[in-house]
Amino acid sequence: MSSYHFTVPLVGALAKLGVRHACVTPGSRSTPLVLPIVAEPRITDWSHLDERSAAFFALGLAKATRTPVLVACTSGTAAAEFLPAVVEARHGRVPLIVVTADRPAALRGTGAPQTIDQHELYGGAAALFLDVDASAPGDPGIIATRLWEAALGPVPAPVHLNVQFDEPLMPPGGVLPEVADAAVPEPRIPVHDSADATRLAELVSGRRGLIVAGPSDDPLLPAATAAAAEALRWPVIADPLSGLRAGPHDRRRMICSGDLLAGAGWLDRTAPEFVIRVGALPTSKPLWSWLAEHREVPLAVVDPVGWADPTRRVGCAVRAEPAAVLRALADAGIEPAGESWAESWSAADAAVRDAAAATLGTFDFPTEPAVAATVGRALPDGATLWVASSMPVRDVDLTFGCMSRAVRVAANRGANGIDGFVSSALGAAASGSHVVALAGDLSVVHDLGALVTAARSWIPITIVAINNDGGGIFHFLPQANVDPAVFERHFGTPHGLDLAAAARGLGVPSERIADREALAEAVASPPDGPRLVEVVTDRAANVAVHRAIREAAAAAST
Ligand SMILES: Cc1ncc(C[n+]2csc(CCOP(=O)(O)OP(=O)(O)O)c2C)c(N)n1
Ligand SMILES: [Mg+2]
Repeated sequence: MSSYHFTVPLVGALAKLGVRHACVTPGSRSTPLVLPIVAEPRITDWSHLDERSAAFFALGLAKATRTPVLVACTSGTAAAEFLPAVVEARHGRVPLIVVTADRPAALRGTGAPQTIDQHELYGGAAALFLDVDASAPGDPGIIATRLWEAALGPVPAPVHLNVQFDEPLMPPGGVLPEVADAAVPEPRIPVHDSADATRLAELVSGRRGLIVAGPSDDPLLPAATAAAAEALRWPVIADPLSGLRAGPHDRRRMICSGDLLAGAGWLDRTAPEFVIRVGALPTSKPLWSWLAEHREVPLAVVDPVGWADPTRRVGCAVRAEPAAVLRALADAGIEPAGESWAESWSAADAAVRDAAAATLGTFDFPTEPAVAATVGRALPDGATLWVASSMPVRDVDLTFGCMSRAVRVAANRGANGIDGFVSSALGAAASGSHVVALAGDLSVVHDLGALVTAARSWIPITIVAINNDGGGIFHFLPQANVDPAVFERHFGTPHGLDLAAAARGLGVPSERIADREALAEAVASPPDGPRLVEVVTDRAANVAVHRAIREAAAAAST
């Protein structure tokens, strides 16, 4: 029996379960994985040069399609390159099936070439680890099903299959063996336990409360949250990554300026009597800091697993799917808050947003929030805005208002890294959707190699790179007060790169834009290939813009 008697049915079983994309990187040891992937008609094979980028690409594709994506590599440091994306996938709850080729276990620790200890290489970041000897592997259908199931839930996660391959690495006679399909069980039916909703309904009845919807990829959340908010007559602070700001659901009770309102002391003045939190921790630090500090306000966090409360002040942890719990709350016949409660929030939201927009309008284009605002406004129905950590996600929080167009906003915020950003956005674009990536310059520089893949595979994507020549966020942090030379060298980290020229050098058409209309036009429709649009801004000027917006918002909220 060759290794292919295991890998051919394994790949077939994964395809049968629903895997549609695989990211593949070059190497010799991984050949028994690659050839069956290439031969499997249900799976599209994406070729990458760099494993780190390949894994982030797979993550973006998995997040966009909400389906496990396969990523495979050869042995040694190649496997180690997957780690950052595996960590992000674990924290960001993205289903990834990572398959690493290995040498036979007997060679471990002997100094054999390209042989490292790949056993549990990703530690606790992988929700499941299986180590299989391809010459005596066990049932490929069961292995595929275990990987698929563990990648999907109870919450999505990365899983790791390590496969030891002995030589020969090519199939016997150069052709893949004809192998019977491996049996896989019927797809499972998700079960949502919403029994806890009854208890929660008692707690919130008659209270003037607030729903805080943090980052989430659950497509059922917007309508369920809207229904609960309507039944309770509660406002919903909608994180830009919650999916609640844009789409056809009822958006009447959505508050998009939670960050500015929290920063302006509005939460102190209105004093909510109960908070229900769903999704990950909100992007807005003023908002989650307020929640952390106000222990007198009862807080319920709804999450199926784990401990989704880094502030460690949750009063009630509801172990269930948020969408199911919110639906149950909507149907529980709860005594709602008085209508004036939600109305006061909507009025404050409108006032603060108007004041912020008016203030932003007094600055010459391009400022960083104005770039985010222009992109957000210009995106058509069905587009995805893939937004980078650091200031871009904060500027989207600040400027992305409620809209009926179904625009998905997504980010790698599980572990808040700036790495792998272009790769992930590219992976999302590989799913076929119109993706606009809003990036900081350092996140582009960190992942320049992804532009090689963009050009090689000619994936349509528009990358808007806000080039403030370094890490703009550090100007807002206490580190801004260190010695200016030390600040620039170790926090500001200017590089002086012309990103449009760099992109062109890597094969990606690009241009510099300094004009609002040209930027709007660049993101309004999908391009026919990859392109990078660079907008040059200034880090110090950006601080003044944000300060002016916050001051105007604070004045408008009183
Ligand atoms: C992998 C990784 N390295 C370092 C950091 C720390 N970090 C956070 S923001 C930031 C600067 C990002 O700069 P840029 O992408 O240009 O965005 P800007 O701050 O200018 O908006 C850095 C280095 C991180 N989050 N992730
Ligand atoms: Mg920057």
